[in-house]
Amino acid sequence: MKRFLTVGDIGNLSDALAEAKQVKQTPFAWQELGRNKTIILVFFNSSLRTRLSSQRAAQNLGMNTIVLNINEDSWKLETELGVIMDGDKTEHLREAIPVIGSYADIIGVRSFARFESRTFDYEETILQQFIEYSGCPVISLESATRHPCQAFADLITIEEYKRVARPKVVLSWAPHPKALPQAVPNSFAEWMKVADVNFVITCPEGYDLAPDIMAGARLERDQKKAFEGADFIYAKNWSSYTEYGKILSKDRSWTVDQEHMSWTNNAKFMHCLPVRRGMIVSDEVIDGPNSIVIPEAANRVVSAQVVMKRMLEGLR
Ligand code: AN0
Ligand code: CP
Repeated sequence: MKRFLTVGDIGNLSDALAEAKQVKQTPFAWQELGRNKTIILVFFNSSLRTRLSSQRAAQNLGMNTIVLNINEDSWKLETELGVIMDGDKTEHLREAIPVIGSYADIIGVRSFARFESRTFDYEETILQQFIEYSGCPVISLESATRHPCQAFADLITIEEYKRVARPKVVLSWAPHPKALPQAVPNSFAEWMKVADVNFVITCPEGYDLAPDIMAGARLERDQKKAFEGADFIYAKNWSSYTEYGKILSKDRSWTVDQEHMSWTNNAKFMHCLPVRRGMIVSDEVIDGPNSIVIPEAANRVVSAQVVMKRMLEGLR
């Protein structure tokens, strides 16, 4: 495996789930695989889960980890090509990436959508440069348009908690005070469309995801109808794709509370975290017996470890 960005990079999902189960049961069985290998985790944005779970996954595989927080620990990096660097940026990505690559065997990159240009974000301008110029396998730790480590962990969690062979899984938009990327819902939708689930998206007008993400997914505008018979509610805020990066609604009638959950088939509640209580979800729901947000976050170690294991196997 040379890159991990989209669902296509993982191949067959049943095989990936079987491997995840094995990794979860015997996390230290591949300690030799990572011996004398180094992963560098590059963060352009904040993180709790991704940073810690990636580091833990690498450690389970016997790898060394170096974390670099761009803008805090390193020089400020220029990302635009063809500019005269007379501002506050000291170094260009074109040098920084191959330098990082020369110290690493695998690179993980977190670089969120910037909302300055939809084209810049959706062309994955930053991540693609890491793929092209680092000479290393590259893991997306949430890029401008995808968060595959999260979606894989979500799939593992659904597999563990499902009570029927083909559960109904609902991705529900929920309100938030700040403009958030579409990466998490994009990846979740992309993975659920391939998984063996009955997948439904519900969101207000103006919040449809990119056309290729919506294609093949069922959209139910009425949140109550969408929730009926659901086995899993996956709440998430995202900003508008069409009016790119804009907040069009903060309607708290979309906040997932106990009444919303009463419409479901005793559904489990999921969220990638970090979550804003009272905006995305009520305290009652997230603290209730059907909330699986903590085991979901715990599975981030498992998804990261499967990806790193496959990359290490590809290095041999
Ligand atoms: C980010 C997002 O919505 O993409 C990270 C989620 C994993 N969330 C925030 O910035 C709050
Ligand atoms: N879910 C997730 O990626 O969390 P962090 O932003 O804390 O890494």
